Amino acid sequence: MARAWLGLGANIGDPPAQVREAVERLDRWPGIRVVRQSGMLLTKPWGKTDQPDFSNMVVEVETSLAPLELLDACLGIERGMGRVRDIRWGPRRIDIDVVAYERLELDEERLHVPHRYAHERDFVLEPLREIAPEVAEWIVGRATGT
Ligand code: PH2
Ligand code: MG
Ligand code: MG
Repeated sequence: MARAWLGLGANIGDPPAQVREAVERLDRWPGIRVVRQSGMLLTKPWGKTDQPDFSNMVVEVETSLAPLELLDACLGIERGMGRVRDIRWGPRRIDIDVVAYERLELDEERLHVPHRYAHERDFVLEPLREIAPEVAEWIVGRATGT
């Protein structure tokens, strides 16, 4: 069993309800159990600012899935919830990102862990600090070399 941290976000439709539904779907997915959840945050859009505010949350999962299998589960749930991929960093019904998987450092085409931008995104770091401060500090520390 491995521990991983997933970041969830939505900003069209009913964002908090979609984030909660995604957490339920994750917990029902074979090989994934949600063991901790941050509070729900309302955040200003990062990267592309002319879009609605986001609801964001981070969850800790215990999983028997390998990193890429976990990524496929996240993408499968996004698809199942009607996500359409179009504009980079643009509005979305649901987004589920693998923020960290154990202390693994992976730099593959399909998956970067820790997440490429996690260290500069308060909408990830703040909820992550709430449930796993040591993981948040590890992410910031390795990015800033401290
Ligand atoms: N996700 C993005 C881009 N910008 N901004 C906020 N506040 N929250 C997000 O989840 C988010 C974002 C790309 O996935
Ligand atoms: Mg994302
Ligand atoms: Mg994503």
